[in-house]
This record gives sequence, C-alpha cells and structure tokens, in this order.
Amino acid sequence: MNSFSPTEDTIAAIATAVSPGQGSIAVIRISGSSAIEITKTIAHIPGKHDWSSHKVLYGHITEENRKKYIDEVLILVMKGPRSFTGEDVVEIHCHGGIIPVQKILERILAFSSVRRAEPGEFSQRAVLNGRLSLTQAESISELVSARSRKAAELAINGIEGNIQTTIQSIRKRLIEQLTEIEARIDFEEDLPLLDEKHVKNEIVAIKKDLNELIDNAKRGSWVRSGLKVALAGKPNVGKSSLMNRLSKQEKAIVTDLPGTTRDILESEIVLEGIPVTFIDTAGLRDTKDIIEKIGISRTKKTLIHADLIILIFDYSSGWANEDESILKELPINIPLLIVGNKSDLTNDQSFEKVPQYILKKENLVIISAKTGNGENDLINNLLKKCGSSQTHGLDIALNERQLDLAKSTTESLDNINKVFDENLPWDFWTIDLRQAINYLGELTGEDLTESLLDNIFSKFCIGK
Ligand SMILES: Nc1nc2c(ncn2[C@@H]2O[C@H](COP(=O)(O)OP(=O)(O)OP(=O)(O)O)[C@@H](O)[C@H]2O)c(=O)[nH]1
Ligand SMILES: [Mg+2]
Repeated sequence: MNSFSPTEDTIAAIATAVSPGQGSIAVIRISGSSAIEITKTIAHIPGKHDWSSHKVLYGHITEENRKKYIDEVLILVMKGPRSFTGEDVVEIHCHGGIIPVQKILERILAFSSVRRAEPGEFSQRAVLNGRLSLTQAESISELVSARSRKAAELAINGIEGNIQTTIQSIRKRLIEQLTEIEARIDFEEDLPLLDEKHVKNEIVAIKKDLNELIDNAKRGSWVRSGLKVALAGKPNVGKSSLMNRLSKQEKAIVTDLPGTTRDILESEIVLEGIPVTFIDTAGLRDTKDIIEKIGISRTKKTLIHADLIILIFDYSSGWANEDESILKELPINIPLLIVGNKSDLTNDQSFEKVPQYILKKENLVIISAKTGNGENDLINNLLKKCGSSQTHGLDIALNERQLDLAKSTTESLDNINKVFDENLPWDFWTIDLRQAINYLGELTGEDLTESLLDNIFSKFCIGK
C-alpha cells in the first residue's frame, strides 16, 4: 500500500444532496480524532449517554449558547478502524432542508480542530487507511452518479472488487515474468535457461486480456455516460416529431413550417440500461435567416460530438438532392443510421423514390413519427449500430482514468515485442515490463503518488 499517512485534522461535510423541500433527512459526516468530542459538545442527549461504537443516540443539536435547539437528530458513532474512513466517524442524521443542515455544519466547523472536507476526502482517507482499494472508491462514486440500472450494476461489481482483482492478477503475471528475467540477469550460471518462448506467449496472452478490458471499457462508458444520438436532416422531415415520439414528451415545437427548430434540444431516455440522449437539431439548408443560420452552425458543431447520427429524410416524397448533400457533409467517422420518415403518407412499396444504393444500406429504417410505425425497428437498429446491445455479459468496465493506464500498459507490452524482434539483451526486456507493471500499479492504487491521489479524489463530490 501507499507509504504516506493521512493528515491529523478532523473533517466534516454534508453527505447527502440538500435542497429546499427535497428529502426529509440529511446526513452530516465528521471524520477524525476529534469527531466524537465535537459531537458531544454540540449535542444534548437526554437520559443515559452511551457513546460506544455502532450505537445510535437520540437528541438535539444545540445553538452555541446551548439554550436553543437547531434540530432534532439521530447520532451514529463509528469508532475507527470500523468505519468508512478507518478513523472515528460520526454521522448526524438531521431533518433535510438547507437551514438546519447548514447550521449544524457551521456549528461543527466553528471548532478549530475541524475543517470542511475537500471533495472526495472521506473516500481518500478510506483508501489511505486501507479500508477501500482505489478502484472500489471510484466505483462508489460511479454508483452515486449512475443514471441507469446497468451503470449501477457495473459500479456494484467494482465495489465488490472485480476491477481490483482482475488488474492485480494481470499485474502479478507480469511480475512473475519480470522476476524470471531478472533472476537470469543476476544469476545466469546458477539457473536453467530462460524459456523465452514461454515469456513471449505469456505477454501475448496478457495483452489479449488487457485488450478485452479496453474494448469493454468503451461499452461501459456508454452505459455510464450514455449515448448521444443526433437527429439531422433537411427542414420539415420530422426530426422534432421523432424526438418527441422517442422521448414520449412534447418537448420540441413541431410545425409544418420548414426551419422551425433553431436551438439544439436534448431529451434523455434509458434504452436497455443505457441512457440515450436524443439531440434535435435545426434542419440543414441554405438560408438567409440570421437566427436559423446560427442554429445550423450549432447543429454542425453538435454533429461532430455525437456517438451516432440519425439522418432523417421524408420517405413519402423520396430521397432528394438536399438529402444527398447533407449525407456527403456528415462527419465520416461517426456511425450513421438513415431513417425514412412519414411512411404513413405513402402506400408505395416499390421504393421507387429512393435510390437503390440507399435502399441497400443495411442501416436504413422506415418509420412514421406520426403513427409510431417502425419505432421498435429503429431502436433495435440504433442499439445494434452502437454495439451497445452487447452490454449483456458486460460485468467489468474501466473508467476513463483506468482505461488510459490500461492502454499505456499495452503500449509498453508492444514495445517488448520490438525488443524481442531485435534480439536485444534481457535488460531491455525488463525496462518496458517494469513500466507496464507500474502503470497497472497506478491503476489499482498500489503505486501512486500523493499528488496523483489528490487529483483523482478532487473529481469526487463533497461529502464522499
Ligand atoms: N404524416 C406525417 N407527418 C409528419 C410525420 N413526422 C412529422 N410530420 C409533420 O411534418 C411537419 C414537420 O415536422 P417537424 O417534426 O417539425 O420537422 P423537423 O424536421 O423538426 O423540421 P425543422 O425543425 O423545420 O427542421 C409537421 O407538420 C409534422 O406534423 C410523419 O411521420 N407523418
Ligand atoms: Mg424541428
């Protein structure tokens, strides 16, 4: 584990989301050596006081003059090391609502031995005190911000330790190879010859396992942060109508006037466990209208950042030159789904108005935003196109930080391949191998500097 030890000061923060009228209970968390003493000073507990660990006390938090009550509370005392942070922790459960919570926190912060907790500082102390691994702490943060059931499921798996054990076991396999090689460098005569083929095979196998984790991380990031699906097309084809239908809300204004939508509108739904944000955009065309022009320029910027673009055309009037020009202008590296809308307006089954090369595209879906015909087909195609229907069986998903380190690890392992090919001495093998081991140690938190740790936890929210 890390060699540095946590600071001595006691920290306090509101651990629950607090807004007026929302939530009847709030929790204030205090952690550190003076947590219990401070609470004893500010609380009035009737009858017998039992401040032993893991017991609940009933009472009131008093104003500074101890004459008036701020709020009626339950106090939970957890003595270290049997607490979240590993230190003495007190949780004060008071009524929700900004005023009592903030007054109690202010009362606590008035003591010189305590200060307001930085974002993520409780979790950071839990990691430093060995109560949690780094990836477990990150998974707690992900659980708190999960926006879909699948994201929550992945976070729980992380809290249970699956990221930690998977990466540790890969790291251990690399350490075994490093040890084998280093032993030959130091005591070549005393040991049997190095089985170079075995080392190479093992590195190939490890790289395969890492690459699988890297692929899964992409799907995991969709599950966590969701997919951005932009609806694009010429004016009046039914983009806003389709967004309203998919999100089951009358969010966007729909009229038969081309150029109705100017602002970018978003609407989120959860599909198969993945939060999908549909983005309605301004119809693309040449226009002199200043406001519409701004809308179109924003649309173009939005399209670049989408995970998927749905290009909508009016199926009843057929594929037009304008649709063709828009298709050509779309960013080529973003998956595309072509949707023929307004199918309710035509009985034409011969598809004559749509050119063969468009009809042959496997990603063509015909729908009616008005009747809902073809909607399921569209959703299935959308999920397939994003590869997100494969979230079944996905049970481990690295976050962005972990993914970067996994990628750096495979890069180091790739370098070893070059060293193999050039038949360089064993010393050269060890350089990249050691680097790969360090990256994985950084991932699990076993090989981290204090400033890196500060940086990771600063992205957590306050009270965590
Ligand atoms: N019959 C029929 N009409 C539709 C369908 N979808 C949209 N419309 C109509 O087409 C017109 C334009 O629809 P919108 O959803 O505003 O089109 P848009 O692509 O958002 O248009 P802009 O915002 O101007 O770019 C409206 O009158 C809708 O009622 C459909 O599937 N069938
Ligand atoms: Mg519109």
